[in-house]
Amino acid sequence: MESLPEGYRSGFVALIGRPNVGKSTLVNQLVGEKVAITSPVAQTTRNRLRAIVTTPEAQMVLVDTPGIHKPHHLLGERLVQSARAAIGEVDLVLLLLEGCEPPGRGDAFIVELLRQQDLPVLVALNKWDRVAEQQHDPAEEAYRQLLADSAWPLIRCSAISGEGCNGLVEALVGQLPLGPQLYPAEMVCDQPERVLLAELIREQVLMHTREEVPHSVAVSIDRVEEMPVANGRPGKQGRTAVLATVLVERKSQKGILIGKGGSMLKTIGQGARLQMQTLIDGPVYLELFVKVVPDWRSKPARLAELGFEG
Ligand code: GDP
Ligand code: K
Ligand code: MG
Repeated sequence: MESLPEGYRSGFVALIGRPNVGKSTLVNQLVGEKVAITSPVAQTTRNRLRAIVTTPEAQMVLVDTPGIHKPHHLLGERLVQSARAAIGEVDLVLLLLEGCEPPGRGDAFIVELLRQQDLPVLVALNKWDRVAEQQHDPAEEAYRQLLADSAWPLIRCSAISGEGCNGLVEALVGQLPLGPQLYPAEMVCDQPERVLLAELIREQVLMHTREEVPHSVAVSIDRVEEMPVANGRPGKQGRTAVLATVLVERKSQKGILIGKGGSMLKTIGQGARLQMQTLIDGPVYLELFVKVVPDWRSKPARLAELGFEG
């Protein structure tokens, strides 16, 4: 790596906040590319994802965590463990709060958890685009009260519009320790392409299916193959062929995912394929299967296979 300017900073930043506050959306906004899947459904983010933001003065590695919440089953517990573990590995915490809603009990829980750590914390009041002008000061005041005597800086921002995000990056960089560049400047994400591909399929499932399905879905990428232009099977020539399986827990969920005459699976596949083409930057042929694995969320071997750390 080329020599670094004096005073270069680098380090790890954990994004903490309750489900749906906009952590993954903010990661994508700061990185300038889609590396994290987002959706209005809580618990979209299952694995810890590291996204890398490089500026001329600094490099920060954002650790996107599943939202902190009360665990209900084995997968829920792993999500919380993973978020707690992330706090233990970073230089700095970015606490995201939902600026457009009054502080809730979940927020108090997270603030309390962070007070017990000896880490610098920066607070972003996200979704500021949804706060009416005359509500700006009262909304901020409500959150200042929640944070009470902490000296944590507070920044208004919108992960969707990008408003306030430059200031946010500057503030984060200011809190990082001095250190070398850790990753190549052009690298934006530490996950292998396969993981990103699986996440794009899961995103479409979350987007198109009813409440009961999403949390019992996992996706495995079974094969990724470059098909030669000359001798591939019809429809595959010159494309990247992706074979994937969507795992569900119940037969009824399989039915929903496949839909009438396969219509739902077609919609999901079509949406995922378009996103994959953007990621890969070339034509994609996608084949999707649906498989029922009863209770996969409670089976440690299955969880490990799907990449959830034990
Ligand atoms: P996460 O669970 O914290 O990772 O939240 P996501 O990034 O998945 O976002 C949850 C929902 O909030 C999605 O529908 C996003 O589009 C939406 N969202 C995130 N940030 C903003 C924002 O700044 N403004 C608005 N209006 N919506 C946002
Ligand atoms: K979400
Ligand atoms: Mg997320």
